[in-house]
Amino acid sequence: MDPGDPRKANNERVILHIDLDCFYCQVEHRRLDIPRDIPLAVQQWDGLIAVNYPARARGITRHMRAKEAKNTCNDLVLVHVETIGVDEFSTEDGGAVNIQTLSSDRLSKKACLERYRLANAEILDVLHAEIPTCPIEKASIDEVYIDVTTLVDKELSLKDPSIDGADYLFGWGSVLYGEHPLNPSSPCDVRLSYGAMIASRLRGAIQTRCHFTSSAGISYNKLLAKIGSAKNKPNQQTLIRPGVVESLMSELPLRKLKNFGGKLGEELESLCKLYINKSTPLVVCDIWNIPSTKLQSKFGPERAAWILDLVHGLDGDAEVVQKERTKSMLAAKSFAATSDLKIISKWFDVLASELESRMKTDLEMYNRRPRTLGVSFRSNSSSQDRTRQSPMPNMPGGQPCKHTLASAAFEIFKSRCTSEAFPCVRLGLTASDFQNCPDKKLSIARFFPATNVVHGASRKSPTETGRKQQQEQQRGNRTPQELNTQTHALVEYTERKKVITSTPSLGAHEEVGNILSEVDIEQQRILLQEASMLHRMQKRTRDTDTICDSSTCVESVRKKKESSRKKTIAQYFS
Ligand code: TTP
Ligand code: CA
Ligand code: CA
Repeated sequence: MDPGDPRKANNERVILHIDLDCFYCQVEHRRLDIPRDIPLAVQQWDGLIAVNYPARARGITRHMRAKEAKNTCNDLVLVHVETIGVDEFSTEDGGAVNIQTLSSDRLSKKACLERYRLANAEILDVLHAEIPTCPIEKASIDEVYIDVTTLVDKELSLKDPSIDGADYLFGWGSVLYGEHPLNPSSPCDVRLSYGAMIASRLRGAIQTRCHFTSSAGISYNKLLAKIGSAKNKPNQQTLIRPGVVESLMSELPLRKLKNFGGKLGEELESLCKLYINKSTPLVVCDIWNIPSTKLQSKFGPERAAWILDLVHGLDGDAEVVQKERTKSMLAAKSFAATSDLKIISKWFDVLASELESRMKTDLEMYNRRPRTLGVSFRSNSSSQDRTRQSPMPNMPGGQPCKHTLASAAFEIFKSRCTSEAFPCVRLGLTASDFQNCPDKKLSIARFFPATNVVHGASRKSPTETGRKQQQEQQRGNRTPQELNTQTHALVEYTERKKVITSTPSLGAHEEVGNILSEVDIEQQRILLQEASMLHRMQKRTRDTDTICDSSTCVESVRKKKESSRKKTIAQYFS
């Protein structure tokens, strides 16, 4: 960086960026129990959208055609994303696929990414359970930013003063970007090294509890943390400290910097080429060769200053905004141009099936319902979707079913869209404007952290359990009656199923803890779902005092879970 440059970074924060490695592939490895060293790719129709690292080593890349990939690596396992058909909802379960059938499938089916969204929610659960006080921003289906500044401050304040500061630096499986070692007398370096410690703890928890590896970047702003997480993939983390930005930007391909992937990147590349002549691909710091007057005349003074900030590794200290619930849900499909209302109606059936399923999951996870239904369409003479909105049709006491959604959407389309939509090449259904439902009774599953949620994310995965449990514990809004009834339902249910033999010498509260720690994780998941269902149906009531003091009981379960979690994290580092 130009030494005279007045830009100064605020390096007092500690920001993490965690990105899952070959995310869709890992979800499929786990779901289908395929060993991780087998080359595997996930395809959508004929193209690959995710490639695992063993397959990358064999020359397979994203966007390769499936057939070409098979020719390149004949033992490659190809898994197709879940699809929803015209006539039925979601029966295609993935697995090795017959490539020949796919082009015709595309005409009658749409891809559905729900299983990856649910896996993402599991990861968020784990993170919230580990660091309940830190803001976590979901940045995409497989990445988050986390501001751990306050946690670092707290952990630093607990540091043993008799130990030399240098002992705290590193040793946490991180890669330090740049040539200079960390400096124990630099407060920023010390803070970042604590951030690295927290990052590896979180990655360890994700691996232990969800069986996914991830990579992380640790720095003092979001921009640099994101660059860091991509630096040493897979399954590593990279610390970016002040003073290395110039070298970082001189390696980073121009189009890889956040915001430079699209049209802006294209324009900057063209400008760069006017001022430098190089045979190697352009990198971010090549932008420094563009005179600032030229940048200003092209983009205006404000945008030019923003671009230069980014190039210098500054992002205006963009905040990590707690964000994970979508504001709207979209199910959409592109198809060959048509003006046939029968075909349009069929696609609304498919889109409504997907939207219904997602609305149900969202209701379970966040206890909220959308109030607006949107229909979007695109005609083949346009490059943009247009949208018409209407109040969400409501069924008494619940959400609209797929048939109601489909017919409401079709009515909107017929009455308000046809004049502009034909010939139509794309349709979408949107649910938005979410409103929280009145508090419902808590299900028993919500008393247990996200360790219960593993293997094969099901549509009804209780992904939000850990987080909600924590929030509710913090709010302290569970009544003793609720605790008793829920604990009771679980004890009774496990007894009835005889999943394990309980130890008579144990107190009832220990027994519950015992049940949960001894039953294998898949059984726990099924058990908790079923017990929760039982509880919801409220078919069983008994005098709860005969079982145990329920708050002691739940606390005991929580402590046992906590201690086993600590153990597994410790194993990860040993
Ligand atoms: P990425 O994080 O970009 O990639 P990745 O997780 O597969 O691999 P890496 O280890 O390099 O991070 O995307 C996350 C998921 O999003 C990816 O698994 C599949 C999906 N995806 C698409 O469907 N289409 C795309 O063009 C991209 C980039 C991703
Ligand atoms: Ca990723
Ligand atoms: Ca990503």
